[in-house]
Amino acid sequence: MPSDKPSNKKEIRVYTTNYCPYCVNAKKFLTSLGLPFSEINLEENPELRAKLSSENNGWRTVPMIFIGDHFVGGFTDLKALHDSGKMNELL
Ligand SMILES: N[C@@H](CCC(=O)N[C@@H](CS)C(=O)NCC(=O)O)C(=O)O
Repeated sequence: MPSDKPSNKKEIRVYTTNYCPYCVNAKKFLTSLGLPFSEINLEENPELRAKLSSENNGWRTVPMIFIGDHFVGGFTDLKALHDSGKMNELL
């Protein structure tokens, strides 16, 4: 059955830390869209956080959200991408 519900063929990854309201917002937002995602907690992995940051123009905050290999940014960037109507192209 065809469905208008968004679905992702590419993996969505949300890199988070503990006590991160924007991370909570990002996860709630994806869940509200019915989009499954993987969460990777960077709390115990500062090396990975530094690597992701240096690979993405020194991005400093969490969450860091990827759709496949595409770096979206944080929660506000994810929301803006969705509101622009261009998110489905990346999924
Ligand atoms: N505009 C960003 C703001 C993200 C943000 O400020 N995140 C906080 C945690 S919720 C942060 O990373 N603060 C610096 C830090 O934890 O090192 C977004 O929407 O993701």
